[in-house]
Amino acid sequence: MSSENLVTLDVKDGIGIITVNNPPVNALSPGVPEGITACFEKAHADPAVKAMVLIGAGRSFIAGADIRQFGKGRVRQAIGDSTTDKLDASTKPIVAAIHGYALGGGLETAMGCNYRIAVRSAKVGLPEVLIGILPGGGGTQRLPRLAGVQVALDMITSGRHVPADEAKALGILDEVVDGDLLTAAIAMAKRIADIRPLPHISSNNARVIGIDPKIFDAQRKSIARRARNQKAPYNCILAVEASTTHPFLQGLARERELFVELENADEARGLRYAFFGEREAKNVPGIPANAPVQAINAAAVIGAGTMGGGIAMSFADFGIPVKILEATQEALDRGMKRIRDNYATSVKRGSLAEGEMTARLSRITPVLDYADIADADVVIEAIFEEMAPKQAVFRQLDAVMKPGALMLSNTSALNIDEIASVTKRPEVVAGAHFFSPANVMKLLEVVKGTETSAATMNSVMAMGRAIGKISVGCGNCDGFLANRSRGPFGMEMVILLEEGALPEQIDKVMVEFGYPMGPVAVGDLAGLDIGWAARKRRAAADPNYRKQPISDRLCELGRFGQKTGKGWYRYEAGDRTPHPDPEVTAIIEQVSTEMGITRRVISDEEILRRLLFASVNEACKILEEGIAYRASDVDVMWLYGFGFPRYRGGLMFWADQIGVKDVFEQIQRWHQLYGARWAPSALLRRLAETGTSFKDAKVG
Ligand code: T1G
Repeated sequence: MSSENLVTLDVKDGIGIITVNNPPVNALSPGVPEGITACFEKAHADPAVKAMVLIGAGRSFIAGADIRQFGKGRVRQAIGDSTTDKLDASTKPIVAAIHGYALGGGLETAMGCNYRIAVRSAKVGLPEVLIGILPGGGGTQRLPRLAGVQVALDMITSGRHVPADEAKALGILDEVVDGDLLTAAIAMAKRIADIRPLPHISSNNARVIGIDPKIFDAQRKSIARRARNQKAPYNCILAVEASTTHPFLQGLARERELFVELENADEARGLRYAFFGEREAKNVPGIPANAPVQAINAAAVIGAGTMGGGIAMSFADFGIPVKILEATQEALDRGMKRIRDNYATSVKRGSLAEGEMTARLSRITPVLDYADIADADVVIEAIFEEMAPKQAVFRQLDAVMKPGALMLSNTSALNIDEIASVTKRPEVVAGAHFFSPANVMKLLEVVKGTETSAATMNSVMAMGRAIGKISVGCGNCDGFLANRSRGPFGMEMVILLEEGALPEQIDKVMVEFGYPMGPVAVGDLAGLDIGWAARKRRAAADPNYRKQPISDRLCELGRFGQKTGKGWYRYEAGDRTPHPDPEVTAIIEQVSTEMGITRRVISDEEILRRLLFASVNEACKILEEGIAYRASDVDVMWLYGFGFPRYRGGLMFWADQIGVKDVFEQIQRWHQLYGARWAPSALLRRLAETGTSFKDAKVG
């Protein structure tokens, strides 16, 4: 689309209305800044124009620079001569009229205008840090001058979206309206048409004064945990700091320097990849984007345990009434109590208003009779992980649910086809695997059974998004995409312990890599008894199942982790801090001896690569079987399901940075050393031989 279509100018009654029309979010793609400049200059030169309004067509103002252009050697506008700078030098007043979002370059452009008006549902923000960069269009110099240095520091280092009412209170917006935005903006433009001098943020060219420089170190300390191993958040602080040490134009130059350091760094590339990866996950191969979607106006959950309660909360949190069914009143009461306690904890923490808690609780109805859930549009089975009881539930659902109701299982690994086989409507059966705690974790793994229809898959993917989840689709196999790809990581971890590593070394390696918590400590948090039960089931079913003697020994001693005060680590009463336990070290060494293993020192690098390459190899198998649709889906799962550090893009993106060939050759060496479990997947071999990245792998 040529720039004159992307941005148009209409002059009505002395007001020049500049409209940006670049769907879907009016990103500042090539041609858009040029179009705004051209329309502005035309209106500025037109004696009939007394004032201007800048507004977005469609669902939003301007959502920022076009992220797809980053890393492609794009031409940046000259410092002090950008579209925003031109607007900020206008001799005629300009009103930015905001609906939807004004983010990044969108808010920066709006700050180049003299006034900003928004509808109450609008949000503004400078989220650049979330994609590994910083506001590079003057935001780090204008926002401190508009709303103050501390507000600027908080908004720019968090990247959060600020609702209109709050933005007005912070001085970012001049007016918040409930009526028609354009009408209100034109009225404002007429009101201020003759105001002189015009308020120009950059006209206050002097540096921002009176700021205690200690606040910058304080900000650095306050972000340290969240920003570990990252550079962008710290460059954001340096850029805002420049607004207090440099006049405006020099501040812009400093902002540009700090921006350029980031744009092509691994961190920004990883975060951009993650941004688009989680959006690409929406697309399930073979399902047209406009396939029909079942409206979800009422939901039902079978099972009021931890998962069932969390799933019910997920619907209630997004305004959808939900019935929760249990076999006994006692189990139902226990489940409802857990839900009430969860909400009460959020209220106590201040993250949920009392009134909102009441509203959400009112949407959850406990029931005992299947007949009471027959009218639900979707029902999710969330009972314990055994096939027979799940099939019994689905037989009951098949008998009572209204025609067209989606019938889903929250199973994390069991065969969806086997579950569907007991119903007369397998086309509406799918997996909806929530991650614990279900009302907090954003990942929803949507599993397609052989008979699952395209409409069902599309509806369940859309349902996940409607309740604030990131839906990722996959095919049906033992463990599906998430847990199957994570399995070899867990197995390699216990083998490393048998060979010479200790829990505290493994956790240190993975925390330094960027995980919020080490994998061994995560086991103690989740409870070791869960894995123990699963291992016993698998060993009973598969005589070749590779036992985990250390883990079994801990469980036999009743060391289930935090809930028993000790597991892999020791815990002081009321304290979740993991302490290395000499008793565990002795158990580990004892098992090594019993297994005839001579323990050795294992390097941190070997630990990191054996854990992650084991899963990269398994992910390749899942991709070549067509169970995973694309490498970025594996990455989205690992980011949202397993805490993989987001600035590294994801498991497969990280492996791509090392290089497929190097990964393959290392796995080949371990295959020689350790045998069958390290046999390289066919896809990995093919990619290495053809020099193809995981990102570009054509699969399925
Ligand atoms: N650039 C390119 N494409 C974008 C985009 C952007 N900024 N924002 C969204 N899209 C695409 C997205 O990929 C999807 O595409 C479609 O639009 C709908 O998005 C100079 C340097 C605005 C809150 O970081 O946070 O300005 O999947 O599914 O859920 O200082 O999009 O349909 O093909 O997310 O309603 C700063 C990023 C950029 C905002 C809307 N701005 N976007 O959420 O829709 S850097 C951002 C968002 C910058 C300046 C700096 C969200 C949204 P497709 P969606 P949504």
